[in-house]
Amino acid sequence: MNIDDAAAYLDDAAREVRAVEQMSTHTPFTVDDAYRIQRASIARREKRKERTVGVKLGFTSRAKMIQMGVDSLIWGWLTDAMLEEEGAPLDLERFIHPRVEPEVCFLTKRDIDGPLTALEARSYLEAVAPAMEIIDSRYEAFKFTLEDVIADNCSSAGVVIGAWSTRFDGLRNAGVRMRFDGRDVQVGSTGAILGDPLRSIVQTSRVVHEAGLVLPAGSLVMAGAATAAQTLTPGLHVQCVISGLGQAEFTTRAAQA
Ligand code: OOG
Ligand code: MG
Repeated sequence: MNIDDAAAYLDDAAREVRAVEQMSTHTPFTVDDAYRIQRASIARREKRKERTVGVKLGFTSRAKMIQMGVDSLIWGWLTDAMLEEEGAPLDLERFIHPRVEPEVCFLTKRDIDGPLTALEARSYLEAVAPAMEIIDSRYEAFKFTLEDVIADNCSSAGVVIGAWSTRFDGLRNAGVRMRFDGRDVQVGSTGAILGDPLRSIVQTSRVVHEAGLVLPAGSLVMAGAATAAQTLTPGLHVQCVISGLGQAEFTTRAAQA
């Protein structure tokens, strides 16, 4: 597996909004290689002046593991180009086969430069917000192995973040509803995310440390979806409501006539 070729394969697919064959079908590769490919694909984005703004975790809930058939925690990078304006219309033509999932997003206030305990995690945080992630696997039919999805930066494509709050207390088991045009399409609890979404900070501190990196203060951390993801279609009003925390919303642009 040539790391740079693999990174170019996935980066080109994303830029050209084109689904590609799973890489592992032809060339098996390791999880370590997958993270090298991910890092190289982010380096390509950085060359185009995109900036990393934080990290995302994946498969932190059973609902997601079951939906995608992958059962290990994964992580990837968020860049400024993935930040969607909350409440604004989203143009689906930028994506291959986008899905949306309800999440919790944290904003850090101190550098995370080593593994943290659950007790320590809270003091590294500035704020928390209801959020949604738009995922858009670059692989055909949204099908992948663990290694494939890691290499593809964990399907990252967009992030919509609601109003920031400092209410961390009720987070452990807050109701989560994702609504399309006012109708519930996914219902769950923040407790589905690692038992407590704050644990995503513990996990983030570990994986970033293992990668030999420091996550700078002011970074975003997407904790992972609380429920399965839902396919986006044109002309929708999409809303994520988290009890006691607030909501995030956006619309998808209507199909061209
Ligand atoms: C991989 C990304 C998983 C999450 O929140 O669990 C993820 C995928 O499902 O395509 O973002
Ligand atoms: Mg996600």
